[in-house]
Amino acid sequence: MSRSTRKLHLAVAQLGPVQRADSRAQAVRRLLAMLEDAAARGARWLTFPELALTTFFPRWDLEDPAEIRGFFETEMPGPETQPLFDAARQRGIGFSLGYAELDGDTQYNTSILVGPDGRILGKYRKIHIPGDAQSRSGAALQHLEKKYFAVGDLGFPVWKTEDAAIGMCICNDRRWPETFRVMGLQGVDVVMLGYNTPSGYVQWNEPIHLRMHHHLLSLQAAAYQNACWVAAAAKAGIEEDSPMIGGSAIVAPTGEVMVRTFSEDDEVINFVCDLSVCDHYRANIFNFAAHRRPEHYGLIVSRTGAGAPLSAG
Ligand code: CDV
Repeated sequence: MSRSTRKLHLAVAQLGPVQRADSRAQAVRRLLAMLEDAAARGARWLTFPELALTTFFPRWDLEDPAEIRGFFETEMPGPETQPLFDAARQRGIGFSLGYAELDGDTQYNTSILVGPDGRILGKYRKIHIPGDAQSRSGAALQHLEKKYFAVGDLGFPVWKTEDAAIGMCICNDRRWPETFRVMGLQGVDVVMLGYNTPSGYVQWNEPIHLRMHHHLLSLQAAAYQNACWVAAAAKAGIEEDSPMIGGSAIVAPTGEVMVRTFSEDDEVINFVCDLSVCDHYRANIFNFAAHRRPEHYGLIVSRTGAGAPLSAG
């Protein structure tokens, strides 16, 4: 490949477990320490995890509305999160941050994009909400995101910042190719993704090594097929007896994992990304305008499930 380069320094802040008793202020202090670390390494944009301010509460079937509301943010920034915005501005580093959002009476699993000037550029609300709306009797594990979160209503926007075209998605969204293709069709250079992936899952029982395999497989395929970088941040480790995978990573448009976390605790990784690799793939194998055939893709938007089997004749 001979080409000019377009460099962007990305970082990912993996967060170790956040327990139920931990306060917002404690979580923000840990995020701030990692933001300072990333800035000291020279990073320009930083990904924080999904629901980074609290423990992953959808593992519980909570009934008390006041207790549930306690996990949600009604303003962003609020008094406890303002220091992150101040630090971003002072250090000239942008970030994405996942949190539970209360908008009127509607609850969303949300991520915001904050520019290196400390101002909010945009918001994404998780679309592929996994799990159940009601707890399963007798199940050792619960995953009740459908109980707590409405389906996001903002689509998959891409923000054309002065550094790059940046999009966001959240956790389970990464398993769905549509997520990335919609952003790929907007010329996304970098997708910032936060996740909380339990090592076991209520809806099926698969060998534990497959959790990491499917995580990386999804990131690598998405980055390659959409000619973009993916910067993915876990909340990892054992939270309230529930183990969650790490594997935070920065993945290139080649599909290669360029850097990956070692631990399941607070850990920063960084990589100087060449965005011209995106241009190269977009001009060649994934030149969408030249090679896509949307006239044959109608089922993707007209059907959710597999539907009736196709006729053999
Ligand atoms: N927080 C998540 O969206 N977790 C899902 C699990 C439940 C499958 C994930 O895709 O990792």
